[in-house]
Amino acid sequence: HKKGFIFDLDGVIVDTAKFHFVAWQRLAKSIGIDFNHEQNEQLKGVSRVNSLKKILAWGNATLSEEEFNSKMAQKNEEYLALVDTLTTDDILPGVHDFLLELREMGQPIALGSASKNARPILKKLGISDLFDTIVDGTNVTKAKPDPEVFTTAADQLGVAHKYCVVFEDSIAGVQAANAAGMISIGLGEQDVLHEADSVYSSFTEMPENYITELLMKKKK
Ligand code: G16
Ligand code: MG
Repeated sequence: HKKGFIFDLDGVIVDTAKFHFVAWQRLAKSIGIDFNHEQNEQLKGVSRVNSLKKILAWGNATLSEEEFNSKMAQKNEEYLALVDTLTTDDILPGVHDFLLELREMGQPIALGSASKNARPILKKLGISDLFDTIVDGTNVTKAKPDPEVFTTAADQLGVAHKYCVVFEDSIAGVQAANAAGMISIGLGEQDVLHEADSVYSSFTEMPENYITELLMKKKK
């Protein structure tokens, strides 16, 4: 029978996380704040607004509303310049085949991303058509770890939440999937994503016939 397969974008389908890191670090530097890789983990999957709030809190800094908005725009401009270099070759290993296999099996597929830039990124990668529905930062009001992005995606697919599988690279995203009662598959390090039902370093590390296994898997 069918399940709903929901994919995060940044860090799962494409490594735009490195672009976000570069753009946020440049921005932080411009206001005299420095942050490290470990802190960056806390920005993954987190909306643009909340990311800047976190960075300001780390630096004990405040900005006027006007400055805040101009810094966000500046970050996005730098980020989009990096995104513009993306091609099909930037799809993370194993993901394209995984998506094609799901389609062949007639399984419903959704994108569930916090990003407001998700649609143009999928287009650059040439894989927009593989998704039955796309839910991103332009469609939801509550950011991960709130489950809204994933429950909206499931509802649009017409699949019950407990029959959905979410692929996530971020702590906030894994928490969002769990809060939705969905099976959470972490992509990254076990130590970081220990709240996920299973963790793999990449799609290429998943066992043979993993989709069939997932179709039988029940939420813990
Ligand atoms: C992504 C990233 C976050 C980023 C957020 C908003 O989400 O992981 O680091 O801050 O989207 O992105 P934008 O600035 O493009 O709207 P996801 O959920 O795809 O991992
Ligand atoms: Mg992500």
